Amino acid sequence: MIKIAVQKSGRLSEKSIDLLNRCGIKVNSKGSLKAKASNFDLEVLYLRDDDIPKYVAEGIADLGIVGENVLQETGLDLKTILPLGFGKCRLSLALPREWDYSGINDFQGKRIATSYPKILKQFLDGKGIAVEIEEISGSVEIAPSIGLADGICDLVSSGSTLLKNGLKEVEVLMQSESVLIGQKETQADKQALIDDLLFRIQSVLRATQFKYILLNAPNDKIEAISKLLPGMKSPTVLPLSETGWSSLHSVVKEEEFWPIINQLKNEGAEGILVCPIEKMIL
Ligand code: PRT
Ligand code: ZN
Repeated sequence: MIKIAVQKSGRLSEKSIDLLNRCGIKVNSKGSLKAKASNFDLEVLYLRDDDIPKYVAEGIADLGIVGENVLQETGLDLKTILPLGFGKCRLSLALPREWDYSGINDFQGKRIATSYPKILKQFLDGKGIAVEIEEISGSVEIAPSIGLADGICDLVSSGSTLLKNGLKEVEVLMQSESVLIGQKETQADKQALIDDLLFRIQSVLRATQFKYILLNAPNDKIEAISKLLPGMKSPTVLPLSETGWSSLHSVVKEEEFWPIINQLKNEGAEGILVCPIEKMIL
C-alpha cells in the first residue's frame, strides 16, 4: 500500500481527487481524514497543505500534492516528481497603489507582511535588501490598510484581491503550480505501485494537452493534410462512401490546432471535428 497526502479543503482539494479519479482510482473524499481507494493499493491522507511536505519527508506519506510555493517555503529536501498543471499562481510583492514605485530598492528598511517569510528573505537577501518581515498566516492583503505593514508578499492569480485592497503588484518572486512530490529515495517495495500511479497520471495529463481530430478531405489532399497532422505515428485514413473522399483521424496539441486550421481548410478539409481525449498512452 502507498499513501498520498492531499489538501483536505482548499483550492487544490477537488482537483487532486479529480486527478486520482481520472486515473481510474476510486476514493471517497467526504469527511474523513484518510480513505483507502477501493480499486488500487492507495490510501489518501487529507491534510492542511502546509503540513504535506513534512508528512512526505517523514515517510508518513509516500507522495503528496502541494503548491510549489508551499514546498519551497518549507525548505525540505524532497523530489518534485511531476508538475500537475493546476493551482497556477505567482508569489509577488505588492505595494499601495499610490506608491510611486521606482525599483526593488524602494523596499529597503520597509515592513512587509507575508505568509512566506523564508522565500521573501531569500529573494531580498539576494538583492541586498533588508526588510522587517511581519509573518501572518492569512488575510495578508489587508496589512497595509490597517497599518501593520508598508507592503505585502502574497500569492496572486487573477490580481483582483490586490485591486480590491488598493494594492499593485510590483515584483514577482516565483511562479507556482501544484506538483506531485515524493522522497528522494523511494522504499523499494513501493516502487512498482508508485510507478503504476505515475504512469496513469502522465497518461491523463498528456491527454489534456492533446485533442482528437477528425476531418473529411478529397483523396488527392490526404498526403498534404497528413503532413500537417502527423499524429502519434501517422494518421488513420478511412474511405468515405462518397467516391474520391476519405476521413482522416489524428491527434494534435491544442495550441498547435488553431495555427494550422486555415491551412487545413485551404487543403480542402471539411467537417472538422475536434474532441477531448481521456487518456493517452504512447
Ligand atoms: O487550509 P490550508 O492550509 O490547507 O489551505 P490554505 O488556505 O493555506 O491554501 P489555499 O487553499 O488558499 O491554497 C492552496 C494552494 O493553492 C496555494 O498554496 C497555491 O499553491 C494555490 N493557489 C493558486 C492559490 C491561489 N492560486 C490564490 N489565488 N492560493 C491562494 N490564493 C489566494 C491568495 O493568497 C490571495 O488571498 O487568493 C488570493 C489572490 O487571488 P486573486 O485571484 O484575487 O489574485
Ligand atoms: Zn495552508
